[in-house]
Amino acid sequence: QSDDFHWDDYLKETGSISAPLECFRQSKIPPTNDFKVGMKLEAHDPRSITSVCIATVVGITGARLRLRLDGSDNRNDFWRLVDSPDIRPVGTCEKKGDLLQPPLGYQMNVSSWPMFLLRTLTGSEMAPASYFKAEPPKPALNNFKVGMKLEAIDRKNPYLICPATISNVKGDDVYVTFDGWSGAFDYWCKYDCRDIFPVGWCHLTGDVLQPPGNQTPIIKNTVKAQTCSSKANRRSMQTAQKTAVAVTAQQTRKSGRSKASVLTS
Ligand code: MLZ
Repeated sequence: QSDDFHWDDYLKETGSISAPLECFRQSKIPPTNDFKVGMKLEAHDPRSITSVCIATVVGITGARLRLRLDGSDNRNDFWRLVDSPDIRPVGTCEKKGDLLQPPLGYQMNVSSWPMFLLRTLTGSEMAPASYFKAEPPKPALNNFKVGMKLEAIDRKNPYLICPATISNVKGDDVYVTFDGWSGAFDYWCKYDCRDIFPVGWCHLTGDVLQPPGNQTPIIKNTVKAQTCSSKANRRSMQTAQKTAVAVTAQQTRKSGRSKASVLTS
């Protein structure tokens, strides 16, 4: 699927740089994922953050787990990194003197919950504590700069990780835009958000990185390194910049990325 997408070529093609590792709240070497499908763990209910529930690993993707809350339906699966603070071994809740909660949308009568819990845990395989990794520390500052490339979770399709660009920075917030898509998937997040990864992350975790979309053209950053001293110079650069943006994406996507080219004046 992503066989035809290579960051090296793409960065050159777009004249852009990747965001340095230090920008991210991710471990420099992605954590190993030892979990197996069917294992049970405790997880915060994404739809009711104060509840801790029992979840089953229903899928493995790179350093992430696809989780389903026991007692919930299969339409509310969610994905968590193995070093997410939202997950922990079964028994953690009890040790803290807390009670495991039924998930939001628990389909049966609440009075059946204790028995359901007993049944769901009996004979099931619990994920060992060693599989859960510590969350990496958060970088002290927001070091992201506009134009930096990264890999980001598409929040509307959270199983997907896609090439993206930081297109705005405001205080601790960054605006993540998805390359080749016309804005519908873009979002603001904190610089230490766990949904964004450095370039090369998917390659290291074995995840499939989606290729960029084909709805917007590739923008070649031809004038980035130059300085605008005079007004005239600035005007001619603006013209150059406009010409540099050619709507070649539609065709080039179809004919293969390596041939993707951008017209310059
Ligand atoms: N085919 C789906 C997924 C798009 C994924 C975009 N990711 C940035 C759609 O078009 O909605």
